[in-house]
Amino acid sequence: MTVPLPARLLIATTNPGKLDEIRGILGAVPVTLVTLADHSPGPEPEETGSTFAENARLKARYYAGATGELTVAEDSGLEIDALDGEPGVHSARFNGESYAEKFATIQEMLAERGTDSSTARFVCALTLAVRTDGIVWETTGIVEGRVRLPPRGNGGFGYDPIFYYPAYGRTLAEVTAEEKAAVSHRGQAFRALGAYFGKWLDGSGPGSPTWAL
Ligand code: ITT
Repeated sequence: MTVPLPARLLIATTNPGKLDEIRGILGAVPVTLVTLADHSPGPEPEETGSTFAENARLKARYYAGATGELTVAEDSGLEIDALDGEPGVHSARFNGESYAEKFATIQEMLAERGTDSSTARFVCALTLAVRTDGIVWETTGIVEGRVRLPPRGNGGFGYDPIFYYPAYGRTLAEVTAEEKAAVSHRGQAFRALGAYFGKWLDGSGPGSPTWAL
């Protein structure tokens, strides 16, 4: 049995950079987007997972349980090949508060390995959940590029100024929000969510959920 698409979707993130991007990408989806500002879910859950997918599940389940909303959460980060995949799931907390400090650390770590650049990727694991036990759907988006120092550009957020996207010949902080969303890990994952909602609405599956709300 297919259940109707709920009228509201909670975007469960505390990161304003992510929220702006997700709102832009999900603009055409026929649900009312609500945020954590519309709720008081309590303290943020600790991100104890060792993979992006584990952390996305943990956040989606926590906020779905705390709010009763159909909830989407994502966990994302930057994997630098020359640094064995670091900062990875530690991207938000990696060495210090400011991105200037994080970039300086990455530059030092690359220099220790005799280089100033490396292949790298942004990864976004997305989980859609209802209640703490009800994972509805999951996907992952990945964008491949290079980490290059020094940082360039003022757009985007986080590690965008050091993430060079070869097809654009610029970093993701030097392109428009639309250009970033067209290729980004988050753009891919949330467009897939929009397509999933489309199938849910017209009942064409195969992703039509069978759980009861
Ligand atoms: P929530 O858990 O509340 O969503 P957060 O910022 O803590 O917010 P994550 O644990 O998923 O989220 O950490 C993601 C970090 O990865 C983010 O803070 C950035 O440092 C980095 N990151 C992810 N996507 C990025 C992007 O599109 N551009 C630049 N940096 C990005």
